[in-house]
Amino acid sequence: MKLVFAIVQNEDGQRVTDALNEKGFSVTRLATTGGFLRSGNTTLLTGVEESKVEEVIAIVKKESRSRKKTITPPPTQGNTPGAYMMYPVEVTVGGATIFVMDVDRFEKV
Ligand code: 2BA
Repeated sequence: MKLVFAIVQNEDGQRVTDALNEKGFSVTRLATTGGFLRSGNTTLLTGVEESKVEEVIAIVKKESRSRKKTITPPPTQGNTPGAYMMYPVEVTVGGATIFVMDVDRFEKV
């Protein structure tokens, strides 16, 4: 068995969850925070047989969008002229970041 971690943007979380549920996959949603943007994202956990992993990834890929987001970094320190200025940085986020891990044991008791 495998555990698929899919980090998606909050805007896509419900749509991805619905699509997985419609195909019979169980999903646990975690409210998470991206370390770089420091804004909320959604991590979906899906435990599946190895033979289903590609199907799960295909659904996540289909339902996740890529978006541009802008971050204004905190002011830099030091004596460099202009170092106090904050320059917005644009990054492209997503579609989704996916990790697939082995599950040693799975039980429902
Ligand atoms: P964040 O860490 O908030 O990153 C948001 C986006 O910022 C990233 O999109 C990427 O385009 C950019 N970014 C991240 N770190 C950067 C850096 N050190 N320098 C320049 N740009 C940077 P995605 O790559 O699509 O990642 C979306 C979210 O997925 C991330 O949110 C993070 O929560 C998670 N993630 C991505 N890669 C990961 C990894 N290797 N391990 C754990 N979580 C990861």
